[in-house]
Amino acid sequence: DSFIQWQFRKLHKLGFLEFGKRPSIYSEKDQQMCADHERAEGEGVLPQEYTLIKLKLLETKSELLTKLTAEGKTVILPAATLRPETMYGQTNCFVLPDADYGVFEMANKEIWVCSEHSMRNLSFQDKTPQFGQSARIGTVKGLELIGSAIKAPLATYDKVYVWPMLSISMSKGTGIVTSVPSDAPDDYAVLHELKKKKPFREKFGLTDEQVLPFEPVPIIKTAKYDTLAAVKAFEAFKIQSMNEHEKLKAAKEDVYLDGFYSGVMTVGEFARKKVADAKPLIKAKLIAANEGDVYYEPESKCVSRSGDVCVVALCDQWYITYGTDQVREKL
Ligand code: A2H
Repeated sequence: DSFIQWQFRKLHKLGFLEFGKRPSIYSEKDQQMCADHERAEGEGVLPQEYTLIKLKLLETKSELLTKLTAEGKTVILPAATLRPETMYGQTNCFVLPDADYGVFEMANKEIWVCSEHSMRNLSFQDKTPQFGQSARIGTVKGLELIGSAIKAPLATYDKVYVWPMLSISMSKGTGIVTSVPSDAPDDYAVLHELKKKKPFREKFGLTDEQVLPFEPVPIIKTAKYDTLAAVKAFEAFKIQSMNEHEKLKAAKEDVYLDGFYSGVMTVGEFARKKVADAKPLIKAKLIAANEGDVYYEPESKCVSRSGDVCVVALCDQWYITYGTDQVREKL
């Protein structure tokens, strides 16, 4: 204990420590951060950061959401993404037809439509009116959301629609997935299938106008694929349908690594910049315009010894502002 105290005093004196809110694995039941040794499951699990893309609802079949919009409320479908720099290429967003989505009022008075799982995490991240509590107004089925018109930030299409995706997990992200078929093989697979099969569109009540005009948009260029990497990988990996999960996984990995590490933006304010450099800039731009936000959840399941499924909470704490190497250098 004395050694740790000495070390912290020394670091503090040198200006390496700061106090503030940091995302941390947290147990609601224990009302405190849940460190590695206090976990029954999930040793080494860290907070995973996502960018939330605020898809604004324009028109919908849902009576509840139509009423809220008519009252002047801003209704948002927040989509969790790891690739904010690809938002220029959005052509639609996806929901899981069978799932229940909660309708919640947020601290900033917006109405958000998303999974219970994500709202539990968001409530510990200062997004709801009260810490640890969500303000639920109602529930909508994914099926009811399909066919809604939305405004997707940065997209070249002015208005896009909500489509079904059957592989969405409701225990990851918000359950709302924004779609960039040029660079995400999973997204392209559904677009391909919906365009090809009229009965698939009809099953979910989608009209031709809500699907057929939308084409993948070239946004990123690499040496390997040129542009529209996901479309080309779909062919290169000989994928026939959206149900070929193994092949899609391989294609996704290849496209992701190639695009992220050797891609160059071909559109928007950051055209000609490398993807890896453009990513933080585009993320910051979305957040500054209130078209994006930050969301955290445990990167995989994490359970405290008290048996509570952990969340990520913003917790006040002292933290080291420099990397170990920088500290060593300054010492
Ligand atoms: B990504 P990870 Cl262009 N269920 O966004 C299924 N997939 C989900 C999801 C859910 N509940 N929530 C988010 N996702 C998708 C863009 C994108 C994404 C591109 C390329 C690759 C890519 C446009 N779709 O992801 O399991 C979202 O799709 C591949 C890494 O947390 C999100 O980022 O690693 C990604 O999966 C998060 O996946």
